[in-house]
Amino acid sequence: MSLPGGFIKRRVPPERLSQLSMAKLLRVVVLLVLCTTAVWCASDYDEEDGGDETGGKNTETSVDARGHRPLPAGQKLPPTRRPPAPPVSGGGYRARPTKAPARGGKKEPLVFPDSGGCKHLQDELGVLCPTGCELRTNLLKQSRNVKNSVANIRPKLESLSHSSNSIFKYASLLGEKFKERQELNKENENLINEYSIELEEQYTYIKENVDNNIPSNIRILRQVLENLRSKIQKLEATISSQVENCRSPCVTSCNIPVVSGKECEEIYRKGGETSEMYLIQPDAFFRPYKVYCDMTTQDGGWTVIQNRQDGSVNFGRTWDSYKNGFGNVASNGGKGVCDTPGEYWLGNERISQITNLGPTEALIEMEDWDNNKVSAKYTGFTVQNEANKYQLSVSGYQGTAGNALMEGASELRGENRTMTIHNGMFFSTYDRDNDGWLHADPNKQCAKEDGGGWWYNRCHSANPNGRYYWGGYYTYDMAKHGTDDGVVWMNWKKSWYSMKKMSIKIRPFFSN
Ligand SMILES: [Ca+2]
Repeated sequence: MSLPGGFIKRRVPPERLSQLSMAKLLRVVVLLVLCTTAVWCASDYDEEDGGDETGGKNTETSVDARGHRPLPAGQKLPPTRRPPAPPVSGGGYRARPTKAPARGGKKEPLVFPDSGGCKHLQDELGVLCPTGCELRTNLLKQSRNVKNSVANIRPKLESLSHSSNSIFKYASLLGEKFKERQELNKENENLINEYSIELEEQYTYIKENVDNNIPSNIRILRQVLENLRSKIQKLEATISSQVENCRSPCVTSCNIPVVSGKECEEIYRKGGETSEMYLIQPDAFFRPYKVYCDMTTQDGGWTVIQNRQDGSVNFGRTWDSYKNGFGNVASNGGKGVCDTPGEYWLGNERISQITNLGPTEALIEMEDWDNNKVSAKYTGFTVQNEANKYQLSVSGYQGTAGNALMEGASELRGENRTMTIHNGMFFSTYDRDNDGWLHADPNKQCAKEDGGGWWYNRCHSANPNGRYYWGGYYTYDMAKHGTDDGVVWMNWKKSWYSMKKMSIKIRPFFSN
């Protein structure tokens, strides 16, 4: 670099010349240095950067063809401030595009970079930069170091980036896992919520039951239990009393009066005027037997042939049982005598025998569960022998119960009524069908369906030997065969009422 010769040939005073020449010289040197540096730096940095598209374009087409604005004479482009190069290749900073100088604008004070250079003695002369060659050498040295450092750093960086990649992958994996866990947790939470709601409902239901229903149920059960207990106690008392009642006839704890006769009327005539158990002997060829004599009702002298009062004896019996009689004739009432009648059937043989001694009358008495009493009296009452199937003949009705035996059920009409008349009928038991009901089915028998032995027609208006129903009223459902099988007298209480008491007594008929 050499100074232009024109500057030296001009004539000026020597001091002034020295001052001016020094200043001009310095200015030129500075400008030259700056320009060289700028050009070199630009090319150098471009090389280092690997090319800058915008920067390159700016240098070639920095001016719009339409608006060409040349710089004023003598004005130089201000030096470009460049940031230091990025430490690693690839990417990096973009160079700031050169600013077009403002037209006719105020001359801006020059600003010189102060890095990498030494300052001039006078500030307005700017920075004294190192020469391009020195700079290049320095930079080459530096670049070697930098390249080494970069070479050193690069594998580390690569491993770092590799590890960071794996860390990133790991982190994203962890994130996904975390998300999955969160979703799972959410699902679990929902499930737990559902379960807890259900559990709460169940708990409330159970608690309500425990608090309300169970105590009331227990109360009800307790009441039922108490009722059952009292019923059992009553039953036990009944059983024990029955056992007592059964024992007394067996041991014969009561004295049988010495007075005896063919039947109760004769005993009464002989002085036996108390109602109790006596021995009678209607026929001298037959052994005497025990019977209960009613010596008070309608002048007394009644031989009781049938008695119902508590259901203690089963009346659903065989032909032979009805033939010979069954049940308990009487029991000790506490006075040492058998003054309390039991439930019994005297027996068709005995009944037939007595009624065939002479004209006989019969008194049928009954009582409902409200202690109302009615009776039916037949002045003529005869039962044939076994050969004639103990056929019944009744006549001369008097009374309040209704003439069931002769007229049938008063609530029925025509044939239906006549088939309930008992007068003239043979005796039937469930094992001996002599009734007026002709049926091919052997199970269709009155004695089977209506519960006792009786002079059944087809089948009855009266059923004194029927089933004993406690309390009176009974229903179709309660009956064994759905028939009115109670202790029935239809002409008084119709079919579905069973008497509390029923008795049949006979005595010789007095025509006066
Ligand atoms: Ca029949």
